[in-house]
Amino acid sequence: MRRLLLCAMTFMLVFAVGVSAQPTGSLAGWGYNSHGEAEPPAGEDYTSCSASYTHGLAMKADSSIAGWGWDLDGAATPPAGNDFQAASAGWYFSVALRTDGSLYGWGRNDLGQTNVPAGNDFVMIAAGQDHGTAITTDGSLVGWGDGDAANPPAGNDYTAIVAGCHFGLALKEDGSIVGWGSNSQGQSTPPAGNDYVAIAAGGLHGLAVKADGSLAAWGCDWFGEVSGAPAGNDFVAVAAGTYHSLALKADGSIVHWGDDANNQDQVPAGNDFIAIGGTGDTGVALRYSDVLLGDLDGDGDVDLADLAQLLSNYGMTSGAIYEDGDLDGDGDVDLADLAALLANYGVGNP
Ligand SMILES: [Ca+2]
Ligand SMILES: [Ca+2]
Ligand SMILES: [Ca+2]
Ligand SMILES: [Ca+2]
Repeated sequence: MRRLLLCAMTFMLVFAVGVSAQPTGSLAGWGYNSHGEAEPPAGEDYTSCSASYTHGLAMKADSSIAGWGWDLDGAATPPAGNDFQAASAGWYFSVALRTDGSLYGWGRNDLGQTNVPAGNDFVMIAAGQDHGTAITTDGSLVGWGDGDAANPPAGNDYTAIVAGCHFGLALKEDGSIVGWGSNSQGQSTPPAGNDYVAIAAGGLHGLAVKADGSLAAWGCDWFGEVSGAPAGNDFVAVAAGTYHSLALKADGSIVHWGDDANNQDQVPAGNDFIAIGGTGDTGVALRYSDVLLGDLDGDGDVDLADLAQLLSNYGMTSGAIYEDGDLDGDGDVDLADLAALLANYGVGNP
């Protein structure tokens, strides 16, 4: 019994540390915005972001998923629960990775987009236009959905995947990139080399960051989404839209090139971004928050005073602000906010 209790306490401690160790931040959206695609929810507790042509998804610090944008077929309404570690927005459908390593798909399923494989040995996911791909614990790829994009190559040395419109790209352990699926514009024929560290797949083009911080681009160039790639050695991440491209610089700023017909070039200003996404005409970015999640009184720690402040407003159903304890910014103070505070409890050496 005592051992069991110890195990449980250790698990809770590891869980709490794991949660609070992840940098959190707020979401910024821009570009195509017919159904709120460019209007992600408020809050300071997001840990990752993903956006497609139709909608966006973001992971929260409490391991739940937030969705926004065009909710056709329910794609922008994620399942409830606090047992998710990743979420990826496809076109009209979505895929999530649970903390137990299993997959969950929702939204449109006319082409098998949400027919995710069974099992609980998955570590990474990517949702494209009509297909999805996952990496398993042994480093192999599994695909589902429509067309050749649903049939990734064999091998067990993959470390990252991305999904575009009818094609996919994967990064291998040796730093090389492989592509599969539609190749009408050379989008699934990435350049040779063993020095790539990050990849992105868009409409008909691909992007990569090299180990030296420079960019590589290939495929369709109708709007300069390939040839317009900026020079320099200070890039850390890329996102490929339908006909435009985005890159995150080491200084935390975002740059755009290619198509701007839907305000894709209206990237948010600032140099505090830690992640970018967007495979359609809408962009999303995660802005690092220096707000210590749960520090309601702003004195640099999360302690009993903050907890008391939240509990005094617990159950507030509308109009709550951060100082009231609304950590996820949805206007109320409930269990989700309490969990977020408790995950950081003790941070800042009270
Ligand atoms: Ca405090
Ligand atoms: Ca204090
Ligand atoms: Ca709330
Ligand atoms: Ca709530």
